[in-house]
This record gives sequence, C-alpha cells and structure tokens, in this order.
Amino acid sequence: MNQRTRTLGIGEDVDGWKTVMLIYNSALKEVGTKLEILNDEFQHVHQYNPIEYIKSRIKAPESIVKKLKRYGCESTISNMTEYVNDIAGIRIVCSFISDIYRMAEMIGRQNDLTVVSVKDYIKHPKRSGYKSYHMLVTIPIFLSDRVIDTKVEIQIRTIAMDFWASLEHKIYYKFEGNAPDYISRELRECSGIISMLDAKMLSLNEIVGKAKEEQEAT
Ligand code: 0O2
Repeated sequence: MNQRTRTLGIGEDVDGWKTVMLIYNSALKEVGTKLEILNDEFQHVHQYNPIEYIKSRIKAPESIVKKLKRYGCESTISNMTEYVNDIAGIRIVCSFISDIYRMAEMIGRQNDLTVVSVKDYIKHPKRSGYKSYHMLVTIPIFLSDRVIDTKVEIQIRTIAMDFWASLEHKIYYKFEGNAPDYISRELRECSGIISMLDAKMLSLNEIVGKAKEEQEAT
C-alpha cells in the first residue's frame, strides 16, 4: 500500500470542515480505545483501575474561532489544524496523583503515539490554581489513501482537580474572565486545599495497601 504520513496543517488538501472533523473524531476513538486497553490490562495484572473515568470532546467551532482570534490568526481550516492543539481533547480522571504519572508513562510508551509536548501543571500550577497534567500527542489516522498524524490533547487529573477545574471554569465564564479578586483568591485557596486532600488520600491509600499486605502475610 502506498501511503504517505504527514501532519495535518497549513497547505493541507483535505476538503473542508467535515473531513477535518471526521479525522479528529477518529483520533479521539483511537486514543480512547488505547486508554481503555491500558486500563483493562492494568486491572488484569494488578487488580486495580488507575482510571476512574474518561471524558472526550471535540472543541466547539465558536471556541476554536475565539482561540484563533486570541492568537491573532484568521479563522481558516489550515490555521485551526496548525495552531489549535486541543480540537480533539481527552480528559482522564484518576483517583490518586500517582495514577496520573503512571498513566502518563504508559501513554508515553505507546509506539504509535508521538508525544509532542508535556505541561505539568501539577508540579507547576497555573496562577489561577489550575492543576492537571497535559500531554499533546499525535496519532496516525489511516484513511483510504493517506495517513494523517492528528493532534489530541490529553489532560490527566485527579477527581479533586477535576472538581476544582469544572467549578473554576463555570465561574470564569460567569464573569467572562474577569472574576473579582476575592473570588480568584478563594479559588487559589481551594486549589491548595485540594492538593492537601490529594496528598492525604494518596498516603491513606498507601497505608491501606501496606496494612492489607501485612494482614495477608500473617
Ligand atoms: P476548554 O473550554 O476546556 O476547551 P492556551 O494557553 O489556551 O493558549 P494551550 O496551549 O492549549 O493554549 O493551553 P493549555 O494550558 O495547555 O491548555 C488549555 C486547556 O487547559 C483549557 O482549554 C482548559 O481545558 C484547561 N485549562 C488551562 N488553564 C485552566 C484554568 O486556569 N482553569 C481551568 N478550569 N481550565 C484550564 P480551553 O481552550 O481554555 O478551554
């Protein structure tokens, strides 16, 4: 089969929006299946699921246009595929921080995925207090006559981080990005509390694991 691999981007000859959406949807399916397999295998080997749940979405056209405007780019299909990295987005929600890094490592080891960049907002939270682990990956999508490397943004976070982010997102939109200072301060404080909770839950989980091992050994 004579297939060429290339990156979807400026100068690309895909005909229009529908084709691009088909490709991004296919990329979501591919990455989603990979994650399910990793989770199932982990359950099989360790009798434990690192993933609590997965959410995926295609970015709304208005949000794509808004982002392009913010970047100072014209709203064209080639600009969108070139500059907007999170058109296809998958969010993996885990119980513990250790699961996040475990998942990231397993994803990084998949030979047919290319990790383009990583942003660790857990070690380096955003000023807002936002915490999450972001991986930008590309996955080859095999069409009938060509192969297109397609970008997917993977966000990995704990349940507590997800709770904080969805609340903050709602507040952000309520105030159109200009929340009063005292609300932003409160949110940063909540982000700190969430980190403490995540750390406490992780150490509790480790204590439970050790206690169980000791119990089984006796
Ligand atoms: P939505 O509605 O979730 O799609 P950017 O910094 O936005 O120019 P980049 O490089 O994609 O571009 O940024 P980043 O930081 O890697 O990821 C952006 C996404 O992370 C956001 O997408 C959010 O989903 C999430 N995110 C980043 N910062 C925050 C934050 O302070 N609060 C919350 N709640 N989420 C955040 P979008 O497109 O902004 O929004």
